[in-house]
Order: sequence, then structure tokens, then C-alpha cells
Amino acid sequence: MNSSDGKRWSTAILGLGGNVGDPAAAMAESLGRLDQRSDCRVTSVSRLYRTPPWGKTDQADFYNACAAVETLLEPQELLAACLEIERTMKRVRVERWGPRTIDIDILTFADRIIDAEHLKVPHPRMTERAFVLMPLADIDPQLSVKGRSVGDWLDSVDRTGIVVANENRAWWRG
Ligand code: A4P
Ligand code: MG
Repeated sequence: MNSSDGKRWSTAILGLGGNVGDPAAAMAESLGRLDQRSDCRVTSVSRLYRTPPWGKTDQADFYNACAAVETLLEPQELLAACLEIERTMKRVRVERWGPRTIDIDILTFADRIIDAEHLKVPHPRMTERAFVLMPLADIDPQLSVKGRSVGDWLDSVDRTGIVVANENRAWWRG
């Protein structure tokens, strides 16, 4: 599939999370904003999960989800679009792995491997994190990441405390 100016559609998978305010609403709004762009379309969204905090554990539970996005953007441009949405959602960054309104990570971008200063794809920590792998398995358990399927990676991580907060995969639609 090509657009008129020769750009190609690629499929990227995003990981979304937050634990301040109303994270589900913030994630829904973020996905809506991406989907409204003419160069992005949200094609598949996972169930919504509530997950215990990973890393820095003395903070509120997170909500997490994943979404597949078809895009004409280059990876760096998609990152810029996600960061712009994060800024718009008034994300306040205080400490690493600390509380956040909305965090959007690019987990994969087609089968590209990117090791730039401000963009690492696949996301370096995604295969250790049940809060990423569980929603990702809703979208594509067969997806190969760093030589193993998402389903295989999921079998190797601790899923303790993670619950489905919304079964309805249209949870993000307004
Ligand atoms: N960056 C590099 N690669 C990427 C990528 N693939 N996608 C750069 C997005 N950004 C990428 O991002 C800081 C910078 O990383 C970006 O500006 C971009 O240039 P950040 O998300 O603020 O990174 P961080 O918080 O310093 O580190 P990290 O490890 O990315 O944090 P995470 O992964 O976002 O983790 N517990 C639960 N249960 N659920 C969560 O969602 N999230 C975090 C934050 C901690 N604990 C959690 C959760
Ligand atoms: Mg991040």
C-alpha cells in the first residue's frame, strides 16, 4: 500500500501506561488523537489492564494497554507525535519510573531495529515486563520480538497482580 507521494504504511505497536489522574481516559484520548491524524490509523487495541507498579513500587497501580498503529510516519516522526501528545496531556515528569499521567512507548516498528540516542526499537525493556507483554499478546501473541514470540516471552515473566480492567477492546473509543 502506497500513498500518492510514495510513502509506505508501516505497522507500529505502541505501549501505553499511566497511574495519575484518569489514566484510561488519557490513554483513550491519546489513541483518539493519533487516529485522527491522516498519517496514522489505530487498527487494533488490547484490553485495558490494571498492573502493579514495576521498578519503583511505592506508587499507585498503573493502567496499561497496547495498540497497533498503521502509519506513514518514519519512526522518529512517530516518536515526536507521541511525545507531543504526552506533552499535551500535561504529563509531569518528576522521577524515573515514577508517577505519570501518560507514557507512550514505541514497542516495535515493522521489523526495524533502531539504536539511536533518543529511540531504541524494539523497546529495550519490553520483553521483561508483563504489563507490556500481556496486552501485546491480545494484539499478536505470535509476533516475533528479539528472536522469540510474544507468547514465549510472556511465559517467562511474572504476571502477579495484573488484572483485566476492561474486557471490551473498544474501551478507548469515545
Ligand atoms: N526513547 C527511547 N526509545 C524509545 C521508545 N522505543 N519509545 C526515549 C519511546 N521513547 C523512547 O522516555 C524517555 C525518552 O526515551 C523519550 O523521550 C525517548 O526519546 P520515558 O518513557 O519517559 O522513559 P523513562 O521513564 O526514563 O524510562 P523507561 O524505562 O522507558 O520507562 P518506561 O518503560 O516508560 O517505564 N509499571 C507498570 N505497572 N506500568 C507501567 O506502565 N511504567 C514505567 C515507566 C515504570 N513502571 C511501570 C510502568
Ligand atoms: Mg517510556
